[in-house]
Amino acid sequence: MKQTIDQLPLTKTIEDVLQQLGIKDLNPTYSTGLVWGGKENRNTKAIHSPADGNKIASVNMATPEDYEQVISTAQEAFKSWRKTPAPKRGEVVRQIGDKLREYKEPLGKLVSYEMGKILQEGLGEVQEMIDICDFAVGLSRQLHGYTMHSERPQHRMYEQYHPLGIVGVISAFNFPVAVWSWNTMLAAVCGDVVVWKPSEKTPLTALACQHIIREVLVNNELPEGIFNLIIGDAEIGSLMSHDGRVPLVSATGSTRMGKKVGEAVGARLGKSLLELGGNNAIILTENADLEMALRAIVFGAVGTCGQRCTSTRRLIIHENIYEQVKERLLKVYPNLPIGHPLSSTTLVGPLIDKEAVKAFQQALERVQAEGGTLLTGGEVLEGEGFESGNYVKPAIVEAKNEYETVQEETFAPILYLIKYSGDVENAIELQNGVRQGLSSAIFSSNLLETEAFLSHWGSDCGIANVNIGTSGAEIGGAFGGEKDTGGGRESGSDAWRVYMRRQTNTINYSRELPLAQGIRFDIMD
Ligand code: UN1
Repeated sequence: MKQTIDQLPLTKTIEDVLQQLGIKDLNPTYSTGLVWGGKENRNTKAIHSPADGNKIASVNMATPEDYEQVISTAQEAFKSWRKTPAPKRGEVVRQIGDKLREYKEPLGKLVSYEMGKILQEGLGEVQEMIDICDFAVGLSRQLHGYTMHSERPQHRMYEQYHPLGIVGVISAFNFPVAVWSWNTMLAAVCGDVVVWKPSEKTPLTALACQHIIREVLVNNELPEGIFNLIIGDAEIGSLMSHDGRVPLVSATGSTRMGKKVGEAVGARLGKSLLELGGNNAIILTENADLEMALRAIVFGAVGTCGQRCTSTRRLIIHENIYEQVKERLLKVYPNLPIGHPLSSTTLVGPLIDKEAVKAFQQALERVQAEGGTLLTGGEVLEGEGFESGNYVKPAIVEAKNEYETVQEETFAPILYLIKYSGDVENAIELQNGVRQGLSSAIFSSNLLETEAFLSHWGSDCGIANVNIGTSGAEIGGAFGGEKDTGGGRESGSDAWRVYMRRQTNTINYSRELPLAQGIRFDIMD
């Protein structure tokens, strides 16, 4: 299916979109507190759109010296930002939310064009940023700790939360801006300053956000070093992970990358917040509403071209409905509209790059060698509209849970069909039988099954949904997972606590000095 740019819902060309976002100079030079990638003509990286392969820009990669400068700028900004009352910090975040509303369309388009997700999802990503801003504004008046009763007379105890300092944010290409905003907006109301290292694959959306935020800082006469951006390679991420001046590093990406970050941060006893790989399953019991389930499965498996941490990778189906589900899926898959992500009719955009295409093909080869059966898809699309070489046909494979390929997270649209028999506990065992523990779901209208899935012997994931797919979480809940997913929690609920340091205070308002635990310690004088 060919779609030309004329058919696209673009009111402006991508150049105009960049202009609208304030990105006029694509090779910007160093600017304090707003490092876009170092000085000119140094280690330049070209950025190509996965949609059409066109070069969008080239960006200068930062050096270790740039990193040093960003850190000292951030340290300086922290001194005043931490003294700004939290609700005032919330007011700044409120203004950022307003700006994001203003720029939702061009930013959503840029996300879509630079990363390859369809426009609906690009706009959804910006909406997720707006939502977290709103959440953080409310939170700025609720950063509260507990008070407790002291065992000693006329003593008072309570806990308070203080800003941490510099929060390092390492984000992934697949949610180039939303995951950064989850971290940054919470960190900002908590009184922290942020140094952001975006994915090397999506620096332009990061630049756009930095422009948007900068406007707010300038309007409020605040130091630009509150929000910092550094575009660089893995070396910059490594510097950050080893840097004792960065008390918290929040990293999103593969388990392999997260282990490196976790080890480096752990070795210096810093805090890390890791949101790593998932291998998410949907369980379909005999009591599933298949109409509902089908939509959730397809969105979960092929949405974002299978490149969400929460993408549905495994479908665990009761044997009595297995053939029916397979048949229904095989009707839908061959007709999925694959094409330019900015076209309103497209549901499946491209993979991020050639390496991702290769990983997709290799996983399909390996799983077949292990005994899996490829039922549909797997081709790399060629011809008009597909010149970038990043478009693939989403695949469905009949497989067994224990296959090594099924145990791994392949960041591509491959859905493994796995059969189970007997009761729901067998399905839960399969669902839990992988190294990762991010998201999980069950489709059933039987209370005994759904409650078993949610019980403490049920799903072992950070996210467990009933009659909803694995992807597309709201920002209000804590987001993250167990096991190889890294254990971190971002976004809603009380995830803010990790961005602050906790202090217990005991105050004596008597004229005695009783010791806790009734200890007597009388000194002679
Ligand atoms: C990710 O893939 O890293 O729940 C984040 C979801 C989105 C966030 C995904 N709200 O699918």
